[in-house]
Amino acid sequence: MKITLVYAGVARVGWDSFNKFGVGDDDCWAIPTGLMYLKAVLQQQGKYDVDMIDLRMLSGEEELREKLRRGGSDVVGVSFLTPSRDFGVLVGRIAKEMGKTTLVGGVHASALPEDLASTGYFDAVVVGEGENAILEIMGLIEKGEKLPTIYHTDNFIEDLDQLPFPATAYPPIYDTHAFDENGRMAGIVGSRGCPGRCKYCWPSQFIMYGTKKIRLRSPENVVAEMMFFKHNYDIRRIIFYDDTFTWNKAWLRKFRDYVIGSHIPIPSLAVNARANCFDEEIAGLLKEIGCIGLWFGFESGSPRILQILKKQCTLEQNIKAAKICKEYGFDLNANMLVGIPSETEEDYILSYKFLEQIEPLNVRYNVLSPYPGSTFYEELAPMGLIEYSSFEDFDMGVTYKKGKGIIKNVDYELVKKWIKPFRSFMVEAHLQRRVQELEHRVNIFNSFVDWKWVERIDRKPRLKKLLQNMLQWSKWMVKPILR
Ligand code: B12
Ligand code: SF4
Repeated sequence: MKITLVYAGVARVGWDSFNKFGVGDDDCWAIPTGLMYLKAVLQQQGKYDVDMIDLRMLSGEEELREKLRRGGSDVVGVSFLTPSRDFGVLVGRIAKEMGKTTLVGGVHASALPEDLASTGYFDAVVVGEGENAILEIMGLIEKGEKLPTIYHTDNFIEDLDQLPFPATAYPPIYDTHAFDENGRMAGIVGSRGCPGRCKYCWPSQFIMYGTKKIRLRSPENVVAEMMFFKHNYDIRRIIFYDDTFTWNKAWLRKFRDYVIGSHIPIPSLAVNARANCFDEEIAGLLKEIGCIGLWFGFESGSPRILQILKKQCTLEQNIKAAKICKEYGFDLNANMLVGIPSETEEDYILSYKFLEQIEPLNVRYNVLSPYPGSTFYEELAPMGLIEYSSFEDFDMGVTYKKGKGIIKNVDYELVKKWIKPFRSFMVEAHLQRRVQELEHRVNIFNSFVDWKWVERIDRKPRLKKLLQNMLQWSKWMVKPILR
């Protein structure tokens, strides 16, 4: 039986956007790992012919029709997140018109299954983890049984180490293009579940994984996946997609012991952390395993807002975590959230002061979007306080650009007023990064050159030429701040 898996994540970035939108915009290059897990488990069965379509690589609807027609698959499985919902439905409609059996899954499908079921374009909307579910559904299709329109699964993978690596199922286009412009990075999911309860996200993790227990892979298995990436895709940096990589100290110790003990040269790492799951010991462990940067969801400098968001991190914890992070020489990256109901000028001032104090290397602002699957959505939607003309309006890239989100009782004029000073902070952070890069290059340069010696050779013509060459070289050093 032939199955086509379709990634429909083209909201905001558009068709034909794969790796084209600009460095740093991960929507354009990130691989849909969940879908790749499904492809890998299906292929592992040895009886399915599985291919993959990524809408970011197609010119539009016509090419999609053509691909689906030529592909000749029996089943089409679609995956997308909330902003791309309408594109996902388009895929379902076209596939249905061609007489295919259509499945849909992912976080949006799990949070709002009725919305997708009511379109009539999907034979089954899968709620929750997909690996066992898709195999069960394929079994039903093979037996010719009718599929339940909404398929709830409680059959979760107990031992994540048993899953094949998603990259074993990458279609060829992913290895030739996916990582280049971004310095060859790849994402790994080391665990499923999260200890946090943030109001703008929780309970999506619970809906997905049906359990509050967090499942972890073994350090050996994670390292093996890293080395698979390194050897097969020349990956130099791994981003951990885990929401809070630092929550389990015992696991981190084991991971460190394994990496150091086995002398395996893993790529460098970037991870997500929370201030209440971060201390000197964790920083030390991360340093030892080659972590370079950390992303913290600080979100706000206002204790009142932190409480509203249910961050479970105090302002003091955030400041302390930032300090430790810098002391250990990590790149400190801060995620901040604006446009929260009841947020006032006072709160923005506190956020600004907080950033001035911690001086992050990178700041990312998001205008709050109450995604389906989050407590904010569950609270605001029934009160009619979420207003959008298409699902694309949920995209945080869109809300940030407009300085306007989709919550009715938020003062977006105030948000717009503050976006400017916040942006200037981003520019400052950007310059700071460039200066750091420059300092680094100057240090390398200085370590090669004895300046007194240079002064002496400057008096002789042939040696002067050498000096000119060195100046040429210094241009290379200055290049990063001119970019
Ligand atoms: C990496 C990542 C991305 C990547 C890749 C996205 C992808 N589709 O994989 C990129 C950068 C593109 C991305 C973008 C966005 N992301 Co994101 N992302 C993540 C992150 C950190 C990891 C995803 C992952 O690999 N999970 C692990 C795998 C195993 O799980 P999975 O992807 O959910 O897949 C499983 C199931 O969902 C299911 N499944 C998935 N597809 C299908 C299809 C079928 C047919 C079936 C049967 C099953 C099935 O089976 C899979 C295996 O179990 C998650 C957080 C998280 N922990 O999940 C957020 C997360 C998914 N992202 C989120 C958000 C908000 C976004 C954005 C909307 C942000 C924005 N710009 O506003 C954008 C949307 C972009 C777009 N244009 O549509 C939210 C989702 C909210 C929502 N309601 O959709 C999450 C949950 C973060 C959060 N905690 O709020 N993201
Ligand atoms: S935002 Fe991150 S830390 Fe908070 S609940 Fe969601 S996944 Fe967990």
